[in-house]
Order: sequence, then C-alpha cells, then structure tokens
Amino acid sequence: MPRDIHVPNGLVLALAVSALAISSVALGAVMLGRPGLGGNGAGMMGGGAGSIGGMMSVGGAGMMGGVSASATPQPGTAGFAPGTTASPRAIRVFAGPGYTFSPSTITVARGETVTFVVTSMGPLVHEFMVGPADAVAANRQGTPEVADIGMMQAKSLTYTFDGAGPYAYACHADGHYEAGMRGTVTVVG
Ligand SMILES: [Cu+2]
Repeated sequence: MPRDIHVPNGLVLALAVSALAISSVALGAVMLGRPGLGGNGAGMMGGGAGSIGGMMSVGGAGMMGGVSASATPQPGTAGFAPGTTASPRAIRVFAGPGYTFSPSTITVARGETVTFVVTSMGPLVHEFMVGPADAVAANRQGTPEVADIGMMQAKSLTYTFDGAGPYAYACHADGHYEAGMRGTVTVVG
C-alpha cells in the first residue's frame, strides 16, 4: 500500500517537473521570439510592445470575429450590407503599438463607403491616409488623411471605394511608412 502510493507520487512529481520545464522553454521561446518578430524597438521596449501587441490582437480579433460571426457578413459573402454615403460601414483600425496597423489588410465591396475609426495604441503620434495605392505610397498632396492621432485617441475618416483599386492606407509620420506602417485594401464585387 505505501509503495503503491509512493510510486505514483514520484511519477506525478516527475511529470509535473517535466511539464514545468517544457512550459518554461516554450514561454522562453515566445518571449525571445516576440522582439524578433516585431522587428522594431529593442530590448525592453520590444518586449513591452510584444505583450501589448499580444493583448491587442486578441482583443481586435475577438471584436472582429464577434462582429463577423454574429451579425455582420463580410464583403463578398451572402447577406453583406455595403456601407453607403448616408450610412457608411465603420471599420476599426488600431495604429500601433510600434509601426503597425491592425488589421493590415481590409476587404471592401466596390463602391461602398467606409468610415475608418483609427485609434493610436501607443505613445507614438500617427497619421492615417487612405486612397489609391500609388497616391498613398507617394504621400501625394490631396489624398484623404487624418493626422496627429495621439495615444488612445480615435479619429475618423470616411472614404468611398468607387474604383477597382488597388487601394492602400499608410501612416506618413516621420519614418513610419519606411518602418512598414501601411496596409492594403482589397476590393471585391
Ligand atoms: Cu505612424
């Protein structure tokens, strides 16, 4: 009887220890991987941005997933209701942390009007420009844009996608576009 108890206990302990070792290795890999994947920021800043980014993408995906799954069919799917000038479709975009937009790709229906609600998620001040991809890439004067989006501030920009594209969005605050702060809009229908 004592031996029966002792042996499983030892096994359980050994399993627990190895499970702990495995999970610390996995955690270590994730923590090491984050700053590398992020590409910008180094050391502690990179780690910080990584963990905020993780939370954010969960929140963002959750929200979008909830919206698309429960109520709102997406462009190109049955039952999709495109935004109109009278009633634009709202799309939330997170600027940052770091030099990223989330999401980095957006799908719209041809001809629809979208109101982008852009929130800056970090201490960097961002801009949001949307329009034809070549104009956005060139930061061309007259391309629709909202600027000076401070931390946790949200600004809106309404745009009608009346062509076949390609369309894009970008932040042209100093150095941000070069660091990769841009996204693409795919037009369907
Ligand atoms: Cu920016």
